[in-house]
Order: sequence, then C-alpha cells, then structure tokens
Amino acid sequence: MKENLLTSLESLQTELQTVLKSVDDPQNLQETRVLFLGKKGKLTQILKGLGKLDPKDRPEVGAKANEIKQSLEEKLTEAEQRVQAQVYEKQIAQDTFDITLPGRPVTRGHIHPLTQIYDLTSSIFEKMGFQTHTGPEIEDDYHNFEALNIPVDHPARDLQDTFYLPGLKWLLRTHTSTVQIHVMEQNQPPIRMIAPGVVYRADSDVTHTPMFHQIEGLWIDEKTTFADLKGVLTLFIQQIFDEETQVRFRPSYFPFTEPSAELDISCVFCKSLKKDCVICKGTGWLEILGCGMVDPAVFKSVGYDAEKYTGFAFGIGLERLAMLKFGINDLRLFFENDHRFLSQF
Ligand code: 2U9
Repeated sequence: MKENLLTSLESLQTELQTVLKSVDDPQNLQETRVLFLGKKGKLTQILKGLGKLDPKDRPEVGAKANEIKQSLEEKLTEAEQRVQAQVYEKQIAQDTFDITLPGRPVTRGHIHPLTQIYDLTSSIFEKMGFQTHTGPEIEDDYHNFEALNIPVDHPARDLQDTFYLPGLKWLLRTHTSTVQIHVMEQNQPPIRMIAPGVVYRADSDVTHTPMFHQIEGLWIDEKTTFADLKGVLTLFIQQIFDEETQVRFRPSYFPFTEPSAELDISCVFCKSLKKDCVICKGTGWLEILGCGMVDPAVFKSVGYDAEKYTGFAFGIGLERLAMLKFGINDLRLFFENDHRFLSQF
C-alpha cells in the first residue's frame, strides 16, 4: 500500500513532464495545472489513499507528497514563463510597430523668466546689503492701507480695485509694502530689506493681470537721503541692463513716500534713437519703477522717530522688468506655462 502510493507520486512527475512538452498556450497550461494540482486533481486523488495507510507510514508518504507537490509547482511555473515568452515573441513578430523608430524626446525643464529676473534682482540687492523678507498674501486693511498712509477714500481701497475676502476684514495684499510694515513693527532701524512676492489687484486686460509679482525695497537709517536712493537704484538698473543705460527721476506721487519719483531708463530697444520705436513710443524713455523718501506718516504708524530717521523705498513690477529685459511683448505669456515660450529665455 505504502509502496503503491510512493510510486504513484513519483510517476506524477514524469507524467506532468510529458504533458508539458506538448502544451504551448496559456489556456491549456491552466487546465494542466488544475488537472494535476486542483481540488479534484491527480495529486489530491492519490492523497485520498493516505487515510487508509498504516499510521506509522503516514509521515514518510506525507513528506514525499509535499516534495512532489513543490516539484510540480516549479515545473508548472517554469512552463508558464516559457509559454508567456512565446506569446510575446509571437505578438512582436505579428505586430507592425517599428522598434527602430526613435523614442519621444523628453524636454528639459526651464527656469521661468520671472524666476530668472527675480534671482537676478535679489542677488543685486543682496550684494548691496539688503535682506529678503516675505509675508502673508492675505492681510488686513491696516497693514495694506492704513499704516501706509493710504486714506480711507483712496481709490485703491475700492471694492473695484482690491480683492476683499467675505466680511471685508481681510484682503489680498495689493503690494508687498505690508511686509515692510511687519518688519518695522518688530525691528528698530537701521533697516535694509527687500520684500519680493505675489500681489493682487482687481485688474484684467492686455497690460494687467489680477495677480503679479513685485519686489519692494526699504532702506532706513539716520541721515539717509534722496542721493542714496539715486545711487542704489542707478546701480541696480545698470546691473540689470548695462552700464550705458541712462536713468532719470521724474516727480510723481505715492501716499507712502514724499517726495516721490518714477524712474525712467533710456530705451533698451532703440537706444533712445526714438524714431518709430514702438516700445518707448518715440520718447526714448521707459518707465521702470516707482520710489521715494518714506513719508513721516508711515514712520508714525510703526512708532519710529521721524526726526531721527529717514529712509527711501521703491517698488518694482517683475513682469514689466522681465518684459523689458527679455523683449517680451505680452504679459499673459508668463502665466500660460507654454514650454515653447519659456525655453526661449
Ligand atoms: C514702506 C514705505 C514705502 C514702496 C514703493 C512704489 C513707490 C511703486 C509700483 C511699482 C510698479 C507698484 O508693481 S507696481 O505696480 N510701486 O511705484 N512702491 S515707493 O514704498 C514703500 C513701501 C513700504 C513701509
């Protein structure tokens, strides 16, 4: 009885081997697996005889059965791999795709022109000793307007111009000057800082997007003068463009600076030859940033002694700077993420 069982088990191996030789498709192979190892398969049938065996013989036959089962599993797995490989080979032989075609190229990423202009701008100011500070994009009326001497009836405060959050307590900052207010609230002069970041205005046309980027600067010390402002900003312009670039300071008005000025540069496209230049519209000059001496009312908001300290501030729109630097003529291109555009700079 025991011998019979052992022989049947042994012969299962050779039997499977013979069957596998003629199996060449996955369906057939699956059936073979069920035939040998399935619930009602050949192995199970043989093992039914185990119960009738003398108990002392059972461990030996049981161990043999496990060994055979494992061996059958291995043979089937091996055959499955062989058959699957054959299936793939057949597919490749029949398929019409041309494996010699070149692959799709993977385009490399690119530093966004605004990021490039930001990196360049901040590195120029950092070399002059300015520290970078950032702050929240959601602000209260006080930090965005009141502390900056912007009166209650100023048009910038209008719902038409500023994005307010429901409840009107909070708003999306309209400039990064809010960051300077926070820094001044927490530090005493001297201060030499830049505040880069995204700002929001309810404006949308060809030359305005509701979100844009600014870098603002602030320099406060005893005896800081308009001459310091002119020196710092002239140096900045000549490093961004080139040393031939001319600057002029034109009187202007901002609530938070007095006196205020706009800085124009000689046209970087026509080199001030003016004639027919569509960029400077024949004037020879391009408006590039706003600046001025910090209004004493701003010092009062943050508790600085306006008799002791003076300072200058400036604001630069990064999109405009990048357009002039790279010769880009449409503001919207910055926000479309089109690689064909981005990779040109
Ligand atoms: C404090 C005091 C004064 C920041 C300044 C400008 C002039 C300015 C514009 C440039 C283009 C905004 O991005 S833009 O539209 N900005 O003209 N900004 S002076 O003055 C400050 C800032 C902070 C405490």
